[in-house]
Amino acid sequence: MASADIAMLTTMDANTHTAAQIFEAFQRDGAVIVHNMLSDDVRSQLRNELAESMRDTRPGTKSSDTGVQEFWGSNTKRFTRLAMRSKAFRDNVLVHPILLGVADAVLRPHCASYWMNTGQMMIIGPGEKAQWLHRDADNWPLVLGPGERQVTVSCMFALSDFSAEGGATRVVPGSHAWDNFERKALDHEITQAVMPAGSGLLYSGTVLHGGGNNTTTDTWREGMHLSYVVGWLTPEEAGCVGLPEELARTLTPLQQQLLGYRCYTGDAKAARLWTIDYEDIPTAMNWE
Ligand SMILES: O=C(O)CCC(=O)C(=O)O
Repeated sequence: MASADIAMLTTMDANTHTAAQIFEAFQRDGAVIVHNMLSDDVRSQLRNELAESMRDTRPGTKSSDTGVQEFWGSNTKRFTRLAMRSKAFRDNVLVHPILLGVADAVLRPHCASYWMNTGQMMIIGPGEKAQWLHRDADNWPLVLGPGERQVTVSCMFALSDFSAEGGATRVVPGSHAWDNFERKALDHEITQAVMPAGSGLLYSGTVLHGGGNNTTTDTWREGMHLSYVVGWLTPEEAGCVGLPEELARTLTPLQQQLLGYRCYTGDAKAARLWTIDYEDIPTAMNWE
């Protein structure tokens, strides 16, 4: 935490701060705001390509599970398959160099490659209450705990301005380094990622965070979440099911890897995961 008493996030700028400075703040606080991660052109292309899904997606989940209902939010729109829906997502977000740089540093010590955990629009509507604070690595409890290896990193891109009243993400800086992950955050330890459109909140899979309370009557907070997870764990989203093969084969090897169209080749002799006919996917599907 930047101050002993008041929770604060460091704010940097993609145009003026170095990758090393951004990573230093990320490591120290477990999260950092970076302005200008997306240019106006890219952000407007994303919003155009996703406009129909943003408009037509109904808030809330179809699940009857009350836990899912509460976590999702009753007036929050969520949808995935962003790589299918948006070229700007494929080319500018999925492979964003700042996020890839952080993921390389944090995840690569624990895996031969990582893939997309999920790319998800999280659009918080008027009246939505605050989501419970959680760690993204809660998905994989066997590898979550103080001092455990890091298995996931995330970025929340702001496609619209993130204001406190509009439900900007709540974050507990420093909570990634607590020695007790059962501990609840105190009010003064929680801050919000207030940031202009085009910014990104980079955060560790072990930092406490959650969607904010939207107290407005007319503002939808447009968040685009992208996370990666080590290649030997099951991601939240079935990335390759959401992307047609005809499109996948036109992408770069890195995009294919991130979207689940390449196998995971581990360090152990002959260890390969996520194969078809025990071959890598492009080989089995005769792409090359
Ligand atoms: O919407 C947000 O700001 C965060 C949401 C979140 O962390 C989640 O749904 O996992």
